[in-house]
Amino acid sequence: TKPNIDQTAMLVKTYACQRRTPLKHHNSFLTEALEILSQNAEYNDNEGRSVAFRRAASVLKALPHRVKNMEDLRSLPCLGDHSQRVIKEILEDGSSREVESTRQSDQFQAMKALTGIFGVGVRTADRWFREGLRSPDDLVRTGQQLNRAQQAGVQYYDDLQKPVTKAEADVISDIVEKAVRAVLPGAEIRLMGGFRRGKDVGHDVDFLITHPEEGKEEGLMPKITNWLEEQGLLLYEKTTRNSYLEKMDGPARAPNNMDRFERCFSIFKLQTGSETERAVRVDLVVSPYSQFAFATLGWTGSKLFERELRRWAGQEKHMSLSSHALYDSKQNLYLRAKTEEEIFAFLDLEFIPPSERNA
Ligand code: TTP
Ligand code: MN
Ligand code: MN
Ligand code: MN
Repeated sequence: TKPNIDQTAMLVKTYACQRRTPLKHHNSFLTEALEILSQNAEYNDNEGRSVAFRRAASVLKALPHRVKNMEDLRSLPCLGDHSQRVIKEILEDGSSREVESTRQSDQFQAMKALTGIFGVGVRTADRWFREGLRSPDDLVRTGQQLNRAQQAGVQYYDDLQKPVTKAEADVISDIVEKAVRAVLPGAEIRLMGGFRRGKDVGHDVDFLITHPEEGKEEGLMPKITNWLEEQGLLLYEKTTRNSYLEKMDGPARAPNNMDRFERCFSIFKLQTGSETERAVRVDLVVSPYSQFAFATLGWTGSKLFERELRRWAGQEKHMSLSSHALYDSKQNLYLRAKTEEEIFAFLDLEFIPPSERNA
C-alpha cells in the first residue's frame, strides 16, 4: 500500500546525507523563497541562520509530493518556527512579505551583484556596500583597488553571469582531457560538482584529476596550465600547491570545507562560434590516487550534502570526514577507501548516488 502523506513525512530523515534529493522536485515555490532568506542571512554573516533556512528548504526538496497545507509538514525534521511562518504565508497568500521585501531590498540586490563577481566574498562586498557601491560598474567608476582575481571577475562579469550549459561543459571536458593526456599519459579525469549530479547548467565546470601510480600526480597542475596557456585557452588562472599532511590535517584539525589539494581556479576562453567566444569559470583539482574516493565524494556536492555528511560523521559516528580522508576517533585510525560506496558504508549510511545528492 502507498504511504499517506503523514507517513511519508515520518520517513524523512534528519540529515540530508540520509535522504535522496533529486534535482527536480515538487516544492520550488517554497524552497526558492527559503533560499532567499538563507542567502540574505549569509550576506549578513549569520551562518547559523543561513544553514537553518537551507536545511528547511532541503527537506522540502526530498518530499515526493507538493506541499498543500501545513498539515503536510507535521513530523518533518528541520523546519523551525521561522521557516514554518514563511511557508504558511506562501500557502495562504501566494507569497511571503519578508521574502519579497528581502528580494527587493537595496542591500540584497547589491550584495548579490557584488558577491557575484569572481574573487569577491561577503566581507569585501559588505565593505563596498557600506561605502555606497552597488555594482561592478561602481567599482570601475570609483577606481577601487582590485586584486588580480577581482580584476578578471569585473572584466568577464557578463560572461560569468551566464549559466554554463552541459554542452559547453562537454567541450571544456574535451579540452581538459587533451591537456592532461598531453602532459601525463594514464591520468584519470572526472567531471565533478553540479554536472556530476545531473544539472544541465552550472556556474562553473569542476574537474578532479588523478593518476593510478601514486606520486605521478605531484606537480601536475603547472604542466596542465602551461599547456592550456600555450594554446591560448586561459584568460585567468591561480594555482595553489598541495598542502595536505595527514599528521597535521587529519583528526587534529576541525573538519573544514576547504581542502588542501593542488588546485587551480581558472577562467577559460571557450570558442562558441567561428568568431564568437566566451569566458567560463573552471576549477581543476589534483588528488593523489589514495585520496581519490574522498576527493570524489567531497567535490560532488551539493554543498549542503557535504556539510551534512561531515556533521553526520562527527556527531553520530565520532569520525572526521574531509575530502582527503576519514578518521575514526574511537579506533584512532584512518579508514581507507577506494570507492564512494565504501565511504558511505564506513559511515553507516545507505549509498546515495550523485544524482540524488541535490540537497
Ligand atoms: P561548486 O562548483 O561551487 O558548486 P556546484 O558545482 O555544486 O554548483 P554550480 O553548478 O553552481 O557550480 O562546488 C563544487 C563542489 O566542490 C562542492 O560540492 C563543494 C566542493 N568544494 C570543495 O570541496 N572545496 C572548495 O574549496 C570548494 C570551493 C568547493
Ligand atoms: Mn517525485
Ligand atoms: Mn561547480
Ligand atoms: Mn567550482
